[in-house]
Amino acid sequence: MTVTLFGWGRMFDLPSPSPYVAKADMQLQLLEVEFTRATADLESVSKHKAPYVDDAGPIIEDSAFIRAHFEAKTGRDLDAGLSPAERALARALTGMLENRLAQIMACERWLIDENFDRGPRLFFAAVPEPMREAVIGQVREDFRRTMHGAGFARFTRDEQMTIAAADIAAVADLLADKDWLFGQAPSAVDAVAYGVLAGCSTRFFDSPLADLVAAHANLTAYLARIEQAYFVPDRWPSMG
Ligand SMILES: N[C@@H](CCC(=O)N[C@@H](CS)C(=O)NCC(=O)O)C(=O)O
Repeated sequence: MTVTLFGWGRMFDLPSPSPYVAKADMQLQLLEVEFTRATADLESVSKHKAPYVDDAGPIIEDSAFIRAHFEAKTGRDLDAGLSPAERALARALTGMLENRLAQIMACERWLIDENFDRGPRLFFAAVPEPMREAVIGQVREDFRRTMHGAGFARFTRDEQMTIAAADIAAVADLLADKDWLFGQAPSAVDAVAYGVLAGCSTRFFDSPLADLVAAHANLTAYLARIEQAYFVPDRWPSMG
């Protein structure tokens, strides 16, 4: 029975525009789950977010629950090689990357006009022309309010970049000269780090985030290695 991962494929010079879709894709590969990839239909699922998986019946939403579902199903543990302290560190790192750095990255894409026009605006191509600008305006305003409520949009861009620089440097320091964040083999957090840091590193957008990643040669090499191993060739349906 086929497992299908729903998300989005190559956009913004990245395997996926979404760090969470890239993460789920890589983690399913690490778990050696056979799966196909299809473009998400956010209206069809309860959380209205991607990634989600159709496991030949049950729909699993959210990348963390996708991981848990397939670890249980395959009897494998993506963090099998980690000590309890390393597991704790991996969890903290996941929170830092997804709940802070990825939010700053989203502000760069959605709140900086020229980046929005180059990138996220494309998501609205299917909205009928007469109402498109109004829909875009509303969605961007909702996003701005959410980010203001969460606190991120209250920082100046310089303040956001100060936080991002420290988060990125923390990952670079932990990686040091190793192949993977926790040594000889990939673990779950490598997929998290790939999704968020690749998203920061793209030159598709005009963002200081790309230079912050490029300042760490070990991170650049790590991201290139992961892209080559898990995202070439591209197996997502074309994003047109
Ligand atoms: N916690 C979720 C986050 C997923 C998420 O935020 N996905 C974004 C794309 S990066 C999304 O679907 N956004 C659509 C929307 O908010 O309308 C996960 O880990 O899967």
